[in-house]
Amino acid sequence: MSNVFDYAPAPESRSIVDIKPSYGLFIGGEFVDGSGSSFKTINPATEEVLAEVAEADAADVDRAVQAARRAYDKVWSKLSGAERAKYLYRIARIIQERSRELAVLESIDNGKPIKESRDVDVPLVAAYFFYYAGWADKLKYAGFGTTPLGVAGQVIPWNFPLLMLAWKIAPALACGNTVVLKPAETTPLTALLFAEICQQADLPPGVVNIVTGAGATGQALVEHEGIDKVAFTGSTDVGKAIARSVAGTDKRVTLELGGKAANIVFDDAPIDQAVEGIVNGIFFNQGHVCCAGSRLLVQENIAEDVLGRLKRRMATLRVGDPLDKNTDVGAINSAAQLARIRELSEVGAAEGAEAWSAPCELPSQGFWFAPTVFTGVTQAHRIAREEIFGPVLSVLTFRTPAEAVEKANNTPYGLSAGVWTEKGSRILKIADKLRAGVVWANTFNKFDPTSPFGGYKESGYGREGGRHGLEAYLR
Ligand code: TAP
Repeated sequence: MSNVFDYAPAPESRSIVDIKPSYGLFIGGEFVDGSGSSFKTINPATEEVLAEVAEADAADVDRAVQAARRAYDKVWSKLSGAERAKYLYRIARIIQERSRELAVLESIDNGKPIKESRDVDVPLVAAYFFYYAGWADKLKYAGFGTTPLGVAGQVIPWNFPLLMLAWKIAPALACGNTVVLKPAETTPLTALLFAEICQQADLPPGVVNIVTGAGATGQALVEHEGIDKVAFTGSTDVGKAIARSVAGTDKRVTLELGGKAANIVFDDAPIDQAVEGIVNGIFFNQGHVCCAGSRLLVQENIAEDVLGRLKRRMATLRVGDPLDKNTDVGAINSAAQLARIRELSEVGAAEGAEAWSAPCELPSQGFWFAPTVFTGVTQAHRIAREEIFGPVLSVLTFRTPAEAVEKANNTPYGLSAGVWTEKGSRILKIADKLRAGVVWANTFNKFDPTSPFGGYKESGYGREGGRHGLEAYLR
């Protein structure tokens, strides 16, 4: 991805964004007061309160759904694909124009390093809007029908706040639906800045509505009788509860849930390249990645060599201020998430695995966890089975390709996997046997709007991205 900044954003880049003391809900094209309650969003790197944000209750959600329905009936469903595309292109261009502001705000509210929000998240957000703008007038070639579903209720997590918004809103609008989206409680700010962008693009009022709040707001949205479609990204537990709550209704549902991906390194792999892939696989975005390569499966005869090089590489990772362009690993998104990472790491040690953490000085304020690798992990260990969603890697070994596949598939999840080998034929054979929605070969964590993404088993169902991503929003 090209670098959208012409200079390094320093901590004072904070002045690039105008964070208001308080935010309302975005309903019917304008910011409105909620029914009363609010919550604070904080900077996880400093614990400083950033803003007071309205908490939508069921009545607010109802207002938003009604606004989306009116916009659908009166305006959006009547526009041609080419007319819808114009708005989506306009939004994509404004995202590019305001990319610096979006990247800085994303890093402040989420804790992710600026070089990731700047070079990965925000450019991809624009790319998804451009990509789906291109589909809006070509839906008859997609092969899924051309009738939109109506109003989509969309609920997203905190790890890629803007990117998950783009994955949800861009295809929905391209297909002619209107949306009510709930961002995660800990990262509402970029969704609210996106609402401003919708105003700037003159998007007809009510086509996009943003309701902020906690789990209860999400629940009120997915259970609302006025929506035709639920699109959810988040944990498997909440995904299951949503599937139960919509059972027996005619709402369509897509669920993008958790993962415990295997990153498989064979002895013929280019080792230094594989070590970079392992580091990117688990430490990108502090490991707050559903498809993170959180289980390293390394062939036994090279395990020692790989681990030695991995630890040397981990020792060079810079952990700290998300707004410093040299930072590799930023802040953990919340106190609750930090507690979960600590708890599972303690369980790993108690169960007999051996922890090694990169030597680094962690800031005294904020939520931090040093990049950590566990060796001596067995398949029975909780750190090999449960999603940690943090910068913690569990290492297991294998001797044969068949054993690698068996261990890789030995998880209730099935979102992604990585294979490192020089042999093209082995890549194809192994990829065919892995029960994972995405398999990367000699790379990891690569995303592209043309490429469908989604899970098997408890990682959910439905695909986002690419032509397949349109199916979720068409009848
Ligand atoms: P969740 O706790 O499931 O939260 C996801 C979203 O759902 C948040 O907006 C949350 O609100 C809301 N929510 C909570 N309870 C709800 C309910 N009963 N009904 C409706 N909405 C509800 O997950 P998380 O901790 O934010 O995110 C981490 C999880 O997401 C991980 O398991 C990760 O693997 C998964 N994830 C998956 C993917 C893909 S593409 N498969 C991508 C990113 C993340 P609050 O913010 O208030 O909790």
